[in-house]
Amino acid sequence: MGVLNVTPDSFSDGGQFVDHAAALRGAERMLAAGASLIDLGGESTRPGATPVPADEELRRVLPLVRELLKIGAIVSIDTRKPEVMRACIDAGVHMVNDVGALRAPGALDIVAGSDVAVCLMHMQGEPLTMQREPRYSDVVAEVRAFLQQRVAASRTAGMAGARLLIDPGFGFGKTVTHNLDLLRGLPTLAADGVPILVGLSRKSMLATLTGRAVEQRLAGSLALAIAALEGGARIIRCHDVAETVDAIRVWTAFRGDATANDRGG
Ligand code: 8Y4
Repeated sequence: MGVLNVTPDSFSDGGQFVDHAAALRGAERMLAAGASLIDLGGESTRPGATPVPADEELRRVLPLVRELLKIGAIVSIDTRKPEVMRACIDAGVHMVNDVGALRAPGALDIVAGSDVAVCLMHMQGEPLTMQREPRYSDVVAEVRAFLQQRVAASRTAGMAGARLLIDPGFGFGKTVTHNLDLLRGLPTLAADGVPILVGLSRKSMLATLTGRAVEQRLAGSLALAIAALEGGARIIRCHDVAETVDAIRVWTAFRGDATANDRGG
């Protein structure tokens, strides 16, 4: 899953300019590099980011949703807003990636009333304050219980199990220790049978672990991606698609395939 953010370019004048043509080129590049789907987001969920009204978020993402669908891309819309989900589902997106796990009023019903897939992510607190003092007595057990509850709510709302993905939400109200505990605990989450999506690419735990600035975190991101695959993750949300696809290919060969091995293949 390649990350495509369409938030205003701080270097351009006018303040609120979003370069849709450049974003489309970025998506085409990720698809050519082997991305299976594009995660399109119009609002930053980073700590301290200013909230974006739904109409502005839609102005950013909807033109791109249409362009991406035109070129045959599988499109995931990264949003917490029911209005944005509704408009993007109507436009034909394949998936909703909600870091709020469909807890916003109306979100669950909108997604349940469609046929799109959804990623239910765990977050402790709210984006603005979640990194202040994250606390758990057992982070794996608590994240697992939350995700089980959101899966149950989605099933009760009428969604088929095959439409659901879960995500422990690395960095969303978690210390580095919590993130590492969750990474080690992925097999426990995977045992519940719902496919796991992870987002670890360039995240700030890599600042702690490697001391690197955000644009220097590729090697660390690949190491975390492989660790996640070993733990049972099925979709890797990443910025550096070509490099991540190479890493996945190498890991896939290493892992082998029981059927192929049985056949001597
Ligand atoms: C540098 C680059 C530093 C990016 C931090 C970041 C996830 C997600 C995000 C995730 C799912 C991010 C929308 C945070 N993370 N969705 N979204 N899972 N499902 N930070 O882990 O990439 S945004």
